Amino acid sequence: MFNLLKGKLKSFTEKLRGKAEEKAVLSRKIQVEEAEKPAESNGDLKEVLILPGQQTDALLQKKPKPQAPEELTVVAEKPEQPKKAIEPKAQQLEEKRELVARVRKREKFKGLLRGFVELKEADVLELLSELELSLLEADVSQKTAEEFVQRIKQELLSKKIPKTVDLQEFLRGEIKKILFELTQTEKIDFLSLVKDSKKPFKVLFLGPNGAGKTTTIAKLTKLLKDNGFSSIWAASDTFRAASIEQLEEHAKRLNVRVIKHKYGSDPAAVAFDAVRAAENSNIDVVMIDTAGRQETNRNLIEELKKIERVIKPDLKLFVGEAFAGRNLVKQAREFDSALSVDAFILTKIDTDPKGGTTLSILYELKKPILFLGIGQNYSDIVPFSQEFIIERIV
Ligand SMILES: Nc1nc2c(ncn2[C@@H]2O[C@H](COP(=O)(O)OP(=O)(O)OP(=O)(O)O)[C@@H](O)[C@H]2O)c(=O)[nH]1
Ligand SMILES: [Mg+2]
Repeated sequence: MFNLLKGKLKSFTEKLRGKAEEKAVLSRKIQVEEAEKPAESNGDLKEVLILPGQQTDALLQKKPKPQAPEELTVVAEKPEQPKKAIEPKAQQLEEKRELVARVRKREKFKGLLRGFVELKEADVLELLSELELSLLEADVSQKTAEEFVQRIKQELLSKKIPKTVDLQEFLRGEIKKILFELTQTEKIDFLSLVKDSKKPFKVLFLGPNGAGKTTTIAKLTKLLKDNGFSSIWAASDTFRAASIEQLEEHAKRLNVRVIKHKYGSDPAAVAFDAVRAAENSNIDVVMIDTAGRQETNRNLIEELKKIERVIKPDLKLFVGEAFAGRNLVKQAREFDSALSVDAFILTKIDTDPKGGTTLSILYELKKPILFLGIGQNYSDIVPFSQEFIIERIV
């Protein structure tokens, strides 16, 4: 009997050691991936002529685009309706890790008598370890993943679980509920905000280079147009070569007016003129396109601050790549501390298997994510849903 118990204990300990090794390998892999990333540009993209539809894998930096059937150069002529949601792929759901609690026989027996089961730390060790791996694999930052797991552990150990429920189902549901609560932020309904605000509604787009700011402006303009709101654009990226032409190309397709000055001119002056033009023409929304900024580039950050002082935007949106992982959280934090971001839009979620970075952003920055960019068409933008991301991971 004693030998049997000893054997069981040994195999359980070995299993846990295996998980710890798996986690260490995963952490090392994340670190290696971060280290292998090309050095961040200083924002000087003078040699890079990005016109809509051009391949920009160099800018995407990490994963290649999986598909580009209808890039923004070949936008469908027929009016497209904004997509309502994206469905998790069946394959992604199947790939979820098993989250199982190992309740001891004695506790099960006690549970029968008392009508509920109380979990002890040993019962959930394996489950928590699997959960942490799921979070890390989904690109949730290590710090956030560890804090989530700690909170979930506290909550699970304090629960009296009715003996009538399916334990594993119950635990999965509880974990989802806790993750949902931990990532709650203020909610912003973009269209209602525009509708209820004084005209013109001024939106300033911020973010690192190549993140998708200009494309997102085009997507949101289409969304606004479909909902009866007019827009005007400020070509305040006077820094990157071909940025104004890129904006004008989108503007032509969407029939939007662009206010522009020469390359090298003051971005704040362009934004100011765009606001004036909107006031004179009774336009609902001013979208201010800015150059890709690396947070370390103080001059450029100062330029953005000047735009902010001059036009006092109603909404400051940080646009970042969903797959940028830990880097994204760092960039977002730095932009936020310099410019106090109101909300986020994360792009290229179509190139990311799970989108866990969104949870790190919500938890660490405590500000809402308004939309997700899910591709290269104008209608490839969907309202953000916490449930959708959590459902993909747990
Ligand atoms: N797959 C995918 N590609 C996207 C998405 N959003 C933008 N892109 C692509 O990303 C590339 C860069 O987008 P831009 O809009 O030019 O990025 P930006 O932030 O304005 O870049 P800079 O002006 O250089 O700072 C383009 O090829 C876009 O088509 C998305 O949601 N999914
Ligand atoms: Mg741009």
